[in-house]
Amino acid sequence: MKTIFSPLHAGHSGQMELVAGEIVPGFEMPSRAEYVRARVESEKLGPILPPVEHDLAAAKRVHAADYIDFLPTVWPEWEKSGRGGSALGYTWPTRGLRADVRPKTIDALLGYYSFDAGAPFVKGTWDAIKSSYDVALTAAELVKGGERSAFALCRPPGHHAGAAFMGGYCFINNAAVAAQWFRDQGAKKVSILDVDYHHGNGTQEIFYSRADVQVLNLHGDPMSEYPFFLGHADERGAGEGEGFNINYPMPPGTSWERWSASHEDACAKLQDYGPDAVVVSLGVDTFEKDPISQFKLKTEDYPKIGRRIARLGLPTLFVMEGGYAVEEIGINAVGVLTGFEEG
Ligand code: OKP
Ligand code: ZN
Repeated sequence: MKTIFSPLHAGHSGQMELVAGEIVPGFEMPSRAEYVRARVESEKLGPILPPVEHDLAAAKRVHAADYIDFLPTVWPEWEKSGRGGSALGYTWPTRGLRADVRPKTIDALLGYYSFDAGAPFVKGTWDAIKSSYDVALTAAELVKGGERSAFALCRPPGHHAGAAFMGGYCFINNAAVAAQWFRDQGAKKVSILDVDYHHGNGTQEIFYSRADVQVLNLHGDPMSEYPFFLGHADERGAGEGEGFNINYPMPPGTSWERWSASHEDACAKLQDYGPDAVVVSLGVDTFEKDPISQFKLKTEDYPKIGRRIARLGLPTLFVMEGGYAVEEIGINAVGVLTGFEEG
């Protein structure tokens, strides 16, 4: 399997985040992608290739154009206003406030285009976002070109980013962009299988009213887990999309036995749906030693995930999402991929 990777991710570094009332160094750090890249090499998964640059048209197929146009302006505007640190909003248009009027200043716009304070910008952030997007599209092109699978080693991740908002370390929804791109290239139906520990609220929002992209999500129950406000089992899609969004919230402490039963059910529903391509939102923060998550998957479980996905027998694009136990992130992510190749 070929991997697409860009070193430009590394400019998105030194972010801080708000956890339990304290500002701490961000968990979403550059070494994550470097550990995965190193493991791809040491396991000889296949060649590692740079992305091809794309314009932003494919991003605007799933995101609002004004949101995408805003992203490259954030850091220049932040600097112009004389700030250092990370560019971050602090006021959000929640219930009772107006989201229909676009404000003007950078502080206001950062809040307007986000749902939490989890997506900070530093100087190299836009170039990293753009490279992550290019990585996803370049890997999608390999699959469209006939490869059985490809690995988009994206950083920053994407599945919390919605049509017009960032949050949860995510800016452009790389998996959603790739799924829409497959549709625009002639795929009649596409499935997105999100195995990251956190609910992919952005992906769900983007495709919620659509029957042509099935979204299956396995994650920590939002009653007690981030992103808290989406991801319940009764969210099944709306209108034409009814029945094409399927959530599997699971409790803290979930281990392989329960997780794999949900995964089995998701794979059966995916197979019934009969897509032309599968996009896997590959997070490995389900790992027992993940510092911000509550599931109990073990290193030996990840190849089993890949083998099950392989049994679907469908063209498959793996898109990197979360995983914060940096020492093991490469072992576990590449474990899924080598499991897929054996399967
Ligand atoms: C992104 B992805 C830690 C705060 C949680 C947000 C987590 C975003 C996860 N207690 N911050 O889904 O891996
Ligand atoms: Zn996650």
